[in-house]
Amino acid sequence: MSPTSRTHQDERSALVAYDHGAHLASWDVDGAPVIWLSERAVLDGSAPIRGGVPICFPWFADGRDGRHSPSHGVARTATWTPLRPDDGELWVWELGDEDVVDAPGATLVPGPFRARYAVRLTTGQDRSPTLQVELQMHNPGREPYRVEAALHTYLAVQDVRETRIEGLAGAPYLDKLTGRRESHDGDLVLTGHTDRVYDHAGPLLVDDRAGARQVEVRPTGATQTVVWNPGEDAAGIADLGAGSWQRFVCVETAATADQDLLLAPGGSATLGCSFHPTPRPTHVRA
Ligand code: TA6
Repeated sequence: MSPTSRTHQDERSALVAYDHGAHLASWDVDGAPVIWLSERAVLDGSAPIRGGVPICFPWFADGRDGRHSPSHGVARTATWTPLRPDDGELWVWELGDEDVVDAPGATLVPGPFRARYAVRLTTGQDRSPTLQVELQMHNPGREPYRVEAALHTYLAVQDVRETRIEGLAGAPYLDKLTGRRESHDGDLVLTGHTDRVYDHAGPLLVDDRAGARQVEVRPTGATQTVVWNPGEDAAGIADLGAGSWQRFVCVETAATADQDLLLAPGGSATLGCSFHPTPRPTHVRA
């Protein structure tokens, strides 16, 4: 049975989401994708969805010890339960540890949890829509434990090679391809396979010059930003079409490794991010 999908359409926005992974799969504004979905995404619930906003929890990638599986935790392939949205919310889901007891990787879940994930769509003063996603993580148990979490957002761009990410200058990062810690001056321009974990959780601007659009990215509750694009190595990824790596950049609101999150007994943590696309001003440099 295919997972339940949800759609929303208004004057400017079109969104699709799945209960499988509480996965916001796509967001189009004025007919153009802002949150990108692979044309080869598997949507029958048998695999994680390539694109959208995968929820990574309670570990990121293969975890702190490099041996956790499945990749990115149990949440993105679990079937979440839809809840009645509160005021201003478009969709809300919840997931508890009892929902994943039989899932692959269940024995690696560090403690009892309740997670709530909300999607909101608002209109800014400039009349452009803003999307907000928010993951609340709660420890109902008696022991503290730590979790890794990320909102692994695939942002659509016309050409990743002509996209600048502003706001990361000077921030230390771990290059996961070399294992080295580095930093750089100026904006980030991706020139090939990129997999970096920045110690930076402030706002960013994704300047899609070829697409004549900018997206303001405003994280909350995060400790890090992950930037990922497979470049030509995408050829080894079955659910990415030929050349489609040029059409997205993952800018991920994250808390991983030594900057993960502590869930105290009865305590909570929240990771969120908003995305606000606007036409690229004509006066900015080419
Ligand atoms: O967030 C970056 C990353 O962890 C990369 O290392 C890359 O593997 C990517 O996520 C995609 O992971 P996935 O499990 O969705 O194929």
